[in-house]
Amino acid sequence: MRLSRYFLPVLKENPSEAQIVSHRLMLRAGMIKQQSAGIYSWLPMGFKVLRKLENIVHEEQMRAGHIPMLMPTLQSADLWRESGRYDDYGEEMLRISDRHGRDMLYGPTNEEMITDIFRSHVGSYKDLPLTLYHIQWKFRDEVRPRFGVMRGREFYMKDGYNFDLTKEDALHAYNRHLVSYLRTYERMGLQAIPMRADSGPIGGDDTHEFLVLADTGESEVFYDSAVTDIRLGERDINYDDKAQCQAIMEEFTALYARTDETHDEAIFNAIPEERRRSARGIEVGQIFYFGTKYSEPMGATVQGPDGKPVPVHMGSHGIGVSRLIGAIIEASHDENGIIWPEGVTPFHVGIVNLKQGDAEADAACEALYDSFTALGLDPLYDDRNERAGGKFATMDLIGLPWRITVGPRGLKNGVVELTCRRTGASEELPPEQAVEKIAQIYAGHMVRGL
Ligand code: 5CA
Repeated sequence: MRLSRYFLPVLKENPSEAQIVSHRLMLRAGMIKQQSAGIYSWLPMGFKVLRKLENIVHEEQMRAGHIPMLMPTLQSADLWRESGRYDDYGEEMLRISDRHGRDMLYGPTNEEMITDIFRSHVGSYKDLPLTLYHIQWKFRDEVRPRFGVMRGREFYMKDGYNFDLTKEDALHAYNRHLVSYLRTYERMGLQAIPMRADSGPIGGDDTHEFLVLADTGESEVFYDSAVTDIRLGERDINYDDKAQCQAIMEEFTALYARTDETHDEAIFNAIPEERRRSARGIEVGQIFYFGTKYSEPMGATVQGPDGKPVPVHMGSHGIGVSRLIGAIIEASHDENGIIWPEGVTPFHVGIVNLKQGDAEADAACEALYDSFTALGLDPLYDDRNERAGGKFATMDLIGLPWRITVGPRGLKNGVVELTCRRTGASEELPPEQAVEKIAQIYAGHMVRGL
């Protein structure tokens, strides 16, 4: 993309409505525009990052054997009357009536709808196990929408639902989700710690929230600092291997890590004092096992091996896709702007032309642009007629991990400058070597973008 042809409405001033750094930087970098409280338009660069996160989530869910689909945002109230949640959900649910006076709602989650789909089409235990998921907009009429996309009213969520014959199988689905989530967050450059939590309106006893530690997080958390040393890394995972998924779940949840709702002072105080931490965190996902809470009242049964109908064991599993963008920026920025992890960056590399209009500099930039594009990489070329200082400030603000600076002086010596956004370190090297280096860096981080 050439910046002169793109739509990147960056703001010079700090927007006064933004209280936290991620919200401020998303507005300043021209990623989002608020349309009403907690409801945002995703401008091109914000949309690009959102799609990347979405694609990572799809890749990791499909790797775990989960099946993508799409359900509508608007739901019939009747389904929710069957589960008993139409009245329970309270004012967070946006209720709408259509021209025939039928009660509808903008879905805050989809347990009822997926259970309805399941009961309409699945009849035998032989069709299990089954895990279906979608990534769709949700609406929750939050009392206090704030912090930009972090606590929106309309937000983008991956929600997945498992259907199993037995509790044991459903707990395997729970573990599978836990492992796939760890992998998803690590690919996004994040550490998200599974913590014991409260199930709230979704229900059930077994639930973990995934928290990214950040001072601006809305959740209060308590944990053993040793938990932050564990990484999934590049392990070979067989998602059908119950013992392996169980072992990873235990490894990541054995140490004390809880949100304030389930915090237990006595157990916490038994941790060696130097490892006791209380901090704040951003909840970027949650997994639940709730057994037959929905399948029983809604009649989602299968014929068991003995021919008798049994209600299926279920769980639901969510990732806050739009919130994750805020979480990533909270975890990765400096005073000049965002610092995107390579796995999610909207463009792989920025090209800054120090002397637009200089025939040699222009040609060198075009050649770099073509080389990156031919390699399947996505460069952003700042080809505007602007001062170098302004171009650098924009690149720093929008946070591309790598920048190549091209100017007549360097070109005389056959070199361009390659700068790392995170460390600020620069090196001079011939253009072909810069391309090679960038290609190597991204070899393990290719995610389809827009
Ligand atoms: N049905 C279950 C699992 S699919 C569910 O709805 N879980 S949830 O309530 O925990 O939501 C899943 C994730 O969505 C949360 O972990 C959080 O990351 C994100 N989320 C929830 N509310 C909001 C909100 N108001 N704004 C942005 N993201 C949100």
